Amino acid sequence: MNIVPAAKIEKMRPDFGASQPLYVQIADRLRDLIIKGEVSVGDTLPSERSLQDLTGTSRVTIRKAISQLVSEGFLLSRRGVGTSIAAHIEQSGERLTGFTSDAVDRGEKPGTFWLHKVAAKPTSHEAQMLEIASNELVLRLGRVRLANKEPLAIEHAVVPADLVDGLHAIESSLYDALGVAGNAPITGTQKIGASDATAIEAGLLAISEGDSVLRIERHTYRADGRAVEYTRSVYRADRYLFVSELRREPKRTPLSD
Ligand code: 16G
Repeated sequence: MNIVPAAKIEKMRPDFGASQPLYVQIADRLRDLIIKGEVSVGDTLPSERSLQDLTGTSRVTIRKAISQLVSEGFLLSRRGVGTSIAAHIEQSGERLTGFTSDAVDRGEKPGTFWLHKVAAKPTSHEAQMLEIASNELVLRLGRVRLANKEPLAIEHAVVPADLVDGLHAIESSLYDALGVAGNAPITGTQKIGASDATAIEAGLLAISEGDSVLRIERHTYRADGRAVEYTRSVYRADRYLFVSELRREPKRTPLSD
């Protein structure tokens, strides 16, 4: 992660003759730089001391400006790490896409840190979720998913082994491997709930234990209805925003039934 350059911070220097409080002016200027994309998401602000020197203001002013933007969601403050520029990734709540293609569409470089990649007999729960017999093999894929080297999610996917051409076929994208074998998922359901990161999850996602995460369970199906995937994921709540489109259903009248 880079540090926001001094030249950008100097642009936040307030007008000392103006009637507006200094912290409001600094917060307004920094918000403007973030909105215009003049400072990059993930970059960290320099130390409080440098912020004071570069803007010619006091520690109290800097702290008030930062806490204003943290409360608005423009900045993320983490003990030991500092304050960085925050941004949420807006993820469609309806489109069935995979992590790799989403990252590429955002212009980011997807990455994977493998936790496990094995072929095994399913547990009875997995067999039930995938609607397969208990003696059929499944592939278990545990991955930390990264974009531009930043860890964003932990995923545990289980797929029936006969739907891909072997474990080696899954290199970066599960959905690509399923597609190549003619088994791309076409429909699915997804449940999203809020939760706190455990110590292990926090370590893998480079966040603090107890930070908010989204727990997502996804089931996907082939066009003929065969279950393709059962995946449980932990997504960083400070980075993701799930957006759903709403449409008002026409009111049903007894006659329209
Ligand atoms: C997404 C899916 C996950 C799927 C993966 C495939 C969510 C919450 N989860 O991360 O279920 O297995 O994409 O991505 O969106 P891949 O093709 O890059 O392996």
